[in-house]
Amino acid sequence: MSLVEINFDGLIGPSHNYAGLSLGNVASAKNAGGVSKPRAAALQGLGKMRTAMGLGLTQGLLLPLPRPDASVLRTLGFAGDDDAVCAAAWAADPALFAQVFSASSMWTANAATVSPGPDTADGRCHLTVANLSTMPHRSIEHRHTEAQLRVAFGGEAFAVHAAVPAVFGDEGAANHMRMGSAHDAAGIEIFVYGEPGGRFPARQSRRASEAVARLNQLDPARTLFVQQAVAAIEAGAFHNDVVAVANGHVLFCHEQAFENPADFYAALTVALPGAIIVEVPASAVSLNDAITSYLFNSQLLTLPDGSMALILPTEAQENPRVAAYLDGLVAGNGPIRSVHFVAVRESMKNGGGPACLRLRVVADPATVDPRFLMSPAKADRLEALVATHWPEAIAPADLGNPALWAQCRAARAALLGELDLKELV
Ligand code: SUG
Repeated sequence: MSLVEINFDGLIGPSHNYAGLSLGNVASAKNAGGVSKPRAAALQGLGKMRTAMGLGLTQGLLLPLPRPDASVLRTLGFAGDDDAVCAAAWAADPALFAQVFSASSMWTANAATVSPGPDTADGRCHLTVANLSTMPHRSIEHRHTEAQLRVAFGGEAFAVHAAVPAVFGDEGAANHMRMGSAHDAAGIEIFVYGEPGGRFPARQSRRASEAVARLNQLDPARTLFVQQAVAAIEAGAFHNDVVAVANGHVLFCHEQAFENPADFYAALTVALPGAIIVEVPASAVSLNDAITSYLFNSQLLTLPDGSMALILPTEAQENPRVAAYLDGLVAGNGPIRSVHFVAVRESMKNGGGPACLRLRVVADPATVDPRFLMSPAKADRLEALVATHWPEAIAPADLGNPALWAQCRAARAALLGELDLKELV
């Protein structure tokens, strides 16, 4: 049994659009009302998967959820067949309709919190689905996400838990970091929660984090609960993964990511004596530069040769202060040895960078349903499918067009057929 880190990227769905649904997410607000390009978006996401595979890493994928989700509209009192329900909702409340049309499940860092087998009491890899209850459009994801994770991770090696009750907001792996000497050794799990009361919602509640730690059967001695900086949330870091990322024994974070950084770093160093903290000072990269460039929403990865690399969005390269910082980082003697830039601009415009688009699972790939594992040949097939079925562009007024709903349904049906996953209706 060989445990490796598998990154499961969300394939960007055919309904990808800019509806400005996420209060506190500056990119989502800024691009609200713009014209999206779902086909280009999905191809960009597949391009990122190819970059990771090209680096010798194991790549997985998760599928877009059914959109528009007429079943949610029925629970809100709309009646009739799917088209009738959608038409009535669009006429009555276009903002509500946009919520059931969102392709937000692409950001699979919010699908679940994953605790690999070496960390858990029963030795299984535990996944607790995230309720995403703070944002209405995201709160409707967990039922279908759970169904999908139960297929992908249905084997004995895994335990999938339903989301914790919605009253305690949980955003999954975006507010969770795992560190350790190696992927397949017992690790330290760090849950980063927010305190309410600020200008923007604190999406991750401490109680949810504590519940997930219990469900995932973690050892309290190797589990830390850390408060996200109030200033970071105020500046637009709606998830911790916008200002921090960890891998192995390395934590890469902004100076203003955590409310009490000295306490956290001290506890981390006790729990993991070999920890290296690469803290970026605000004097080099301001919180605003970090949030607009998504420097930290990168994938920090251990390559097959044992070195660490960052996969970053091209926006990080375009910001001169961030680019200068990265030049110094790889020229120095630190643990991060190389940087790779990927163009995921369509997702970035909704606040979703490379790290948002992936869910990390440490597992033996042989224990995962192979239909969710990627290969270059499968990427070829999916690119062809996307080119045929994904809409080229969606403007806000298009959301009410029944032809677009039909195209989105047909695109997903074609995808389920291509991957032989018809059980995921
Ligand atoms: O939840 N954006 C997502 C972005 C999620 C990023 N994920 C991580 N940081 N892990 C969100 O705010 C915007 C959709 C819109 O406005 O149309 C949106 O849902």
